[in-house]
Amino acid sequence: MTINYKEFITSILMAMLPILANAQLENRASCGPVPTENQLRWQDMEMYAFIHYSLNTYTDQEWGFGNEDPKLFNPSDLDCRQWARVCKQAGMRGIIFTAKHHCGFCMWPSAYTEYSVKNAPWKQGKGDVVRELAEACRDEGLKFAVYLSPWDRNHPEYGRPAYITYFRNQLRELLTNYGEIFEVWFDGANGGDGWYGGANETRKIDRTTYYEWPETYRMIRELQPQCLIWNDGSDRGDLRWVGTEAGNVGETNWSLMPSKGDTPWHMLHYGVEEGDVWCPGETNTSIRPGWFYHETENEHVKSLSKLMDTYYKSVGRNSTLLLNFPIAPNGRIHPTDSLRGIAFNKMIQEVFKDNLIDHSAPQVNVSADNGQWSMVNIWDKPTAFNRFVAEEDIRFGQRVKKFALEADVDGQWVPLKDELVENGERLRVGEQSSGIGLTTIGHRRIICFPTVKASRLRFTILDSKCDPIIKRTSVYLAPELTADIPDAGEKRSSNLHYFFSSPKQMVIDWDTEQTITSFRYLPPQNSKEGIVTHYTLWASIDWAKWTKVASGEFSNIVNNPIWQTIKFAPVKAKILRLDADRLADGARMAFGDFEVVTKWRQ
Ligand code: FUL
Repeated sequence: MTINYKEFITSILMAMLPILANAQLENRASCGPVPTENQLRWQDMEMYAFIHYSLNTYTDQEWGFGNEDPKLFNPSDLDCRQWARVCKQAGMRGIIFTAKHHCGFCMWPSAYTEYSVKNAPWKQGKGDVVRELAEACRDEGLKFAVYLSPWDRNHPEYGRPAYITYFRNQLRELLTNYGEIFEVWFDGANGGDGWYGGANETRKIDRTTYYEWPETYRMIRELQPQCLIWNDGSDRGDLRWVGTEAGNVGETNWSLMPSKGDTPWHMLHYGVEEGDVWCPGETNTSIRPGWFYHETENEHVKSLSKLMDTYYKSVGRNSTLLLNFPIAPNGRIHPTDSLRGIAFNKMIQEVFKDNLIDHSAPQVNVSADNGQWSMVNIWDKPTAFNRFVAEEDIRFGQRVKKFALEADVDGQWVPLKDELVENGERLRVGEQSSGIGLTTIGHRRIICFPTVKASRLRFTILDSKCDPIIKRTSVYLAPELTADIPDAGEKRSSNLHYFFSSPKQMVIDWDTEQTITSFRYLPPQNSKEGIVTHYTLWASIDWAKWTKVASGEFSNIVNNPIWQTIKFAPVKAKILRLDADRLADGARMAFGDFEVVTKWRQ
């Protein structure tokens, strides 16, 4: 496209005079879809917390089956104010709470079911976690939101029309009794099987039609007009999932989606340049491997450098960060998680405290050859920096497709590359990143690169849908962080022999008898193919007689492919056999890693 450089120059210069800028910008034409007021407000929140807490906290599970006993819910020290204080100090602007997870247990005393806190010993059944948290958030100046799982493994009518009425009744309770709700989260997970009032069976639904979302959306808009709808189902909400729970959105990230049709992974992860609706990505991840609290993960709370990496790959890529803090069985956020969260916020403040652009002189250039314009910042003396931030005024749409960044080091223009771009990450379907040029800006784009000492920095827009409107640019010198604890740091070595006796059966054997206390499985990390979702584990000492040690489900293993631990009473065995009862995809089981924990190592 031809770029109207006068417009660009005015935008950049006006960024220094925001009042004048606003007056003139209001008159500009938009460029494709633009955000609603609700979406604009939401995008400015940048970071907010998820809180996962339910019966799973007491059963050490990620997904409850729906038959867990409400009597298990009896925290000694439940303190929603502690949650809100921690989240606030961690820089979170709001909290989304699992009012109901897939197990169906309601954390508020819903009038429509007995499966709730009203039948728990906590506060003699008079408690309401949703209320306590909503109030704590208000007192701390945080926004409040709810996660209401559409899949309900407890409800007898799940899968039939009556459940939809139940679901809407519950949603109405949450939207009318707890003040302003900034977002509703409708998770799309559905493993099929569940307790379902004792039927104990698998129920399949058509997620494109079963929930009748348009009607539910109408109700939400009426009851809470400022509320954003997050939905990874077929009916487009206001916000989209980014296709992974690992904590990153694509380096190219359009806030646009097609208004209709399926949303394959690449659309969720990168957005769709030609999309006809504004549907920005929200990046959700947990501060620990799992969403719910597990004592075994106390040593695996994400490190500061991992959290900063997540920040750059979410907020720094035109997304927001929804960071989960699980609640421990005592009813509080664990001290390791809270300290790490607070350190995370301190580090963000530290990185962005001194905008070096304020100490430079800006100069706008237009190339006589191709009309490409660029902005050069000049310092009196070589200055060290390693972060560049650009922001578009998204009220007028997302415009910039491609840009370049160069630093003048000792009189030579050196291109600066985004050091956080994953290998082989695609710009569009089928297109390989050339490594030259950087893609999309949106609300905020942060480019991280190794520290350079330069006297000039050149920011060039290489391609844009319409005249770019850059609201702000900034430059920082972030402190170096020490290397991270590796993500797969959970592996311990083991001395064993294994083979596959069939495509869905893995056998592990030892020379001598072992006392085994748990089995750990890491699914393949880059593909759904071969991931075991349901298993049975057998033990034997003579290859003839087999004892069933455990069977069950690795819940949420596809979206969050982390280590899974099967714990059991110590069993003596010379051979273990893992049967893959169900696979996520494909016909042959696979693993990223596995280990067996034997008694002497405990
Ligand atoms: C997933 C759910 O299945 C997990 O349990 C968790 O709630 C996560 C945020 O979304 O898909």
